[in-house]
Amino acid sequence: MRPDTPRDPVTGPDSGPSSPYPIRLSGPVIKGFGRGSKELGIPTANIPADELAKYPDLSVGVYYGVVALDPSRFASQEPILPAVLSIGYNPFYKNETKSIEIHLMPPLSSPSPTATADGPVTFHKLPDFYGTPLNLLLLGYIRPEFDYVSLEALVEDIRVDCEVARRSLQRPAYACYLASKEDETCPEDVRGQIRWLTRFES
Ligand code: ADP
Ligand code: RBF
Ligand code: MG
Repeated sequence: MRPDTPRDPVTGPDSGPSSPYPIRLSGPVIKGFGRGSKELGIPTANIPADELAKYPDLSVGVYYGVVALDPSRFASQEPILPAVLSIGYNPFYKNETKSIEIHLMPPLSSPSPTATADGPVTFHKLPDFYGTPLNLLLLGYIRPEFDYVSLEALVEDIRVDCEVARRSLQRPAYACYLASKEDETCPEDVRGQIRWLTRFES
């Protein structure tokens, strides 16, 4: 169960992602368990979990990062979007297979739909993009996966995850990971990661 302790407002170093991050994952968006939008109101783009075999030491849990969708298949407002994701077994649902479930958030320059717990929370929703190739750079770890006393408690924790992810990515050392254009002021290693992130076979 989730411990009754306050949540950290940001996670990961202020100086930017540190080893083993960034971690690259990619795959086509596949059908998931069919309950993200329906039961929780939180759409999650699922990608195959087989690439996790390359990272045997990667813990299950909740992470933040940045995502690009193949622009020839899906035109999004920004080529790179902030994301929060779960890697694991969804203990609240007791899944038997590991999944990677990615919630894409609006650009950091847009207002956050999940900023407050007052009133009904609505999560970011795009038109469907099943089948679209997706690249993901994992930039930081947020927390372990938990079981919850209720669906509402799970949804509220995911709302807070969105805000932790946004605040973590809003730090200056993370800005170059969201820079859509080749930015000469960004470090060469980060620019290399962005070239990988936004490259899709034509
Ligand atoms: P499934 O169980 O098939 O993964 P979900 O209810 O989790 O279904 O919805 C996920 C689908 O919703 C994604 O595959 C994508 O096509 C779409 N989608 C719409 N908005 C978003 C978003 N903000 N983040 C992730 N997926 C989204
Ligand atoms: N499921 C859990 O059972 N426990 C969790 O702690 C948990 N955390 C999540 C955090 C985020 C950011 C996201 C996007 C999903 C999380 N989930 C968790 C998965 C959630 O149960 C799943 O997306 C839905 O059941 C749809 O498959
Ligand atoms: Mg899903």
